[in-house]
Amino acid sequence: MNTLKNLGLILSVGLVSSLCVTRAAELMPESDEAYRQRMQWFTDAQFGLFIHYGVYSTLGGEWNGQPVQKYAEWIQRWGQITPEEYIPLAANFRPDKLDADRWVKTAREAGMKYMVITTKHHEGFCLWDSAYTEYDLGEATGFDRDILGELKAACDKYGLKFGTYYSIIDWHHPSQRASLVSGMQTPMNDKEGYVAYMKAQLKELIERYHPAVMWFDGDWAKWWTMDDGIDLYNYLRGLDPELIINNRVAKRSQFKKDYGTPENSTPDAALDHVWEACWTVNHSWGFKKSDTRWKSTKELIQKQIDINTKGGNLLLNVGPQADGSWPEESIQQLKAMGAWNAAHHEAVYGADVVAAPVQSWGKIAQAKGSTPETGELFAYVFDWPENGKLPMKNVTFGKVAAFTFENDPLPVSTSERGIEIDCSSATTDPFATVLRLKYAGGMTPMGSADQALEHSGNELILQARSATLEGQAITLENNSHIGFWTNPEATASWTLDVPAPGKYRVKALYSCAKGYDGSDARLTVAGKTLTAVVKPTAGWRRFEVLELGVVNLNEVGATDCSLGFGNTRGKALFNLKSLIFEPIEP
Ligand code: FHN
Repeated sequence: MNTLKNLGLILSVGLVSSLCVTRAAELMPESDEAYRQRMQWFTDAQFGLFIHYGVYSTLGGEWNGQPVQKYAEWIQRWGQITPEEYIPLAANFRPDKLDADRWVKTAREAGMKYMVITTKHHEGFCLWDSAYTEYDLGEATGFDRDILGELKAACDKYGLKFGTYYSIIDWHHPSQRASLVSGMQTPMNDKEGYVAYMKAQLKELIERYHPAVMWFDGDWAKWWTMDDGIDLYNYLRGLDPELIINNRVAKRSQFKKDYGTPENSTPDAALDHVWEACWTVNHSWGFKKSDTRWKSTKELIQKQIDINTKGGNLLLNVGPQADGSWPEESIQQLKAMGAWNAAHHEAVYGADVVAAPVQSWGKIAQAKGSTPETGELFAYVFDWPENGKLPMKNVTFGKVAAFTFENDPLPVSTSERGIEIDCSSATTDPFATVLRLKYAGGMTPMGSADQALEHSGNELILQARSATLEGQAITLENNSHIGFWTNPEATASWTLDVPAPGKYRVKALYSCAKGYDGSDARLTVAGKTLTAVVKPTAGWRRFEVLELGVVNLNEVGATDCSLGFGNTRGKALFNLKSLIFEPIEP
């Protein structure tokens, strides 16, 4: 594993240990080497399957015949469904068509190395016959198969690791049940009793199904603390020392062990700790009939490359229908990703992070076993240069031994701007083309302007290239930043997927040459407005951070976000690379 990942592991352990030194609950001791070995399969995995499956799947995002907004697994909230109406729906949950062998074989053929399934989401329904509740697959449905056991057996058969998702928030449990789910928080009238319930259920899951990963969620509950999370972490590691636990067992914005979990967002650069980004194949996590926002194969493959070349895993979500069948679109998406991953096996599973992975045309990574003196670089080309020449930025070489495409050499020219590869003879892959560069005599990656930003991994990043641009005189340049923003009516807008409620500090990664500055940048998000005066940076090519302010985002899921001119004083607004929403503790 490459030095950066090792450094990340050591830093994260050190960081977490220091975080916990001052706390009542002490994180159980573990050496860096023991942590590294325990995480090895995970950091090698690159790609996993996320499954959201529960009673909510029976509704498909609709209530009283009408589609309900936002995530389908949140339908109790957005459909304003009472417990009396919702709880009996469990009787309709019958995974008759759940073919565990087919689910896991599909995941393996996609190139996935592990899966995580929602064994209990916020609704509180348990996908196994638990001794501690009747709101489960055993009693509430009369369905008499052990689907978690079947999935675990299929994972063992096909060589995938089996993981279980468990929500800290539980709308059904008496300690938290309300007449209506009316927001992100739940009441808590018996914390001790509920923690004992959680520990008993988690012990059931570990003893029956031996999950390799325990994936927590709902850590934003105000009654749940870092100490509670560290205590639960220690308890679970005591039950299974090899178990990997995600950082939402405690408080995701403070805790980095065992790994960070950005959601529907990919950090701008590699992080100093192990991490996995979870994304959906469309928009809703749970099955939603009306959700046809299927991500293209190109978007999914490039997303996986973007995440992997920054040292993370992609956990890609499918929302099965109530009967256990998958939407055909999901099957086709995973099939296409599997074909690409299989055709580029070394570039996917044999690559390690380079400190400056982002290029204007795509990403770079280095082959495992490479050293700064000699090795091989993978170039993943997303945007093919018009002149067929690929500039390699933020990385210098002692001697470029050979740049090849499928073993055919490609001409390389070097100048003060770095090296440029003539790729005109290469055949482009419609999703991403992989070139290989053998080097000797040294390879030195350099940080880029974007890395001036501190990356915790919890930031929500809205990239320029994912914006919807409206109005004249505003363009996306080099697929990297919004520019020529001179029309005061022109706007850039996004859909922000909020993973957890709370306060967020909003920043813009921007540039603005002197003489063009002075206007207000105005951001509207979740119905609130932030403005900041644009100050000059060292030029259009020098990007810096503009603080826009702090905003409360109180609802999980899709939130509209729009950026444009406030008071117009300068000749332009600015060039924008990205908007960053950084969660801050209450
Ligand atoms: O509220 C959940 C949501 O339903 C979904 O499970 C995602 C997936 O990680 N997590 C929470 C929102 O951040």
